[in-house]
Amino acid sequence: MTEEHDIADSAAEPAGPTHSGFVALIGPTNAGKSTLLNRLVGAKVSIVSHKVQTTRAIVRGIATHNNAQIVFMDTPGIFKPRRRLDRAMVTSAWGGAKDADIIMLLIDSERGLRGDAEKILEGLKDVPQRKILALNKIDRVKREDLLALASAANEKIAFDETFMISAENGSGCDDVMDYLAKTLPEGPWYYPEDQISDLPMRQLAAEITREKLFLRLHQELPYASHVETESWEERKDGSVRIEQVIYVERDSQKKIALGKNGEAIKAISTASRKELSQILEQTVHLFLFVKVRENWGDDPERFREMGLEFPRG
Ligand SMILES: Nc1nc2c(ncn2[C@@H]2O[C@H](COP(=O)(O)OP(=O)(O)OP(=O)(O)O)[C@@H](O)[C@H]2O)c(=O)[nH]1
Ligand SMILES: [Mg+2]
Repeated sequence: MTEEHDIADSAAEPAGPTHSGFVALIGPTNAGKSTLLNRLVGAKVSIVSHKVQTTRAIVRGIATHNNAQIVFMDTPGIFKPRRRLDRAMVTSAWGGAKDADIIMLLIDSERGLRGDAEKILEGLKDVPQRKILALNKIDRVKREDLLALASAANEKIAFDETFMISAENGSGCDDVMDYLAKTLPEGPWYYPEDQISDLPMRQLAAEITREKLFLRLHQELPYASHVETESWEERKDGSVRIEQVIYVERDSQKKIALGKNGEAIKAISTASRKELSQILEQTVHLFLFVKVRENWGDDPERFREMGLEFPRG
């Protein structure tokens, strides 16, 4: 074997034993779970907004660090559910926790343990897996408040480890990766080493448009809407033509989604197309249609599209 060959081989398969496993990111809505997933994977895999309840189903993001492949599961925030969709989201989050080797509870340090965080800590007591705590958004709080929060949370549950991080600027994130890579079980990697997500491109594209919609539209509209990719056509000139439908529940919502002279839909479309072009590294022609579907929030087919179980009753 030539020397060149040796080098190529060692690059593909890390020397020594490999580690791998699933880490569920759970926490209250808006804690920064999706921001952290993207940060740790090093690419946009899951959408982010300043609004609550952005993530609706589990998104897997795959990272490698040292000899480990770490499969992060971004989950919907846990909150008190009202609608059928809410219930499905919260059930899916707890389901993600059950499937994980390690559960990482993410808390917004500024909000602390108020409200949902307190209830999640209660719920976690019955979950047998190893748990770690990450206090996020440390760029926003004083060090002494952080220490108080860390000990208050650890009084409720003995976390294996507590990290203080900023998903936004990356501080503390290397420590998290070092810890996970070291402590996940020994075993073969689950995914090819260059794969970063398990989300089909059509679905990621729908999510990107939904993110722009969350950023642009307000009040109940983001929650009353749902995006699906209807068609995807690769063209001979190297560009792609994508058609998507934004479902809303009422005619009045359709008017808001379109905006005066179509301004809202145009802005959403432009923002989404720009980001999709970047991700796909090709020219994107994006066509958005707004359709009223009164009961999409009670339609099992829509839940299946989103990767959610349909809660009966
Ligand atoms: N200042 C600051 N803001 C952050 C940090 N991490 C996330 N954010 C912001 O917090 C907001 C919520 O972030 P997301 O990643 O969407 O939160 P999430 O936990 O996935 O929320 P849901 O999917 O709705 O449950 C966004 O506006 C982020 O930019 C951080 O470390 N510092
Ligand atoms: Mg999220």
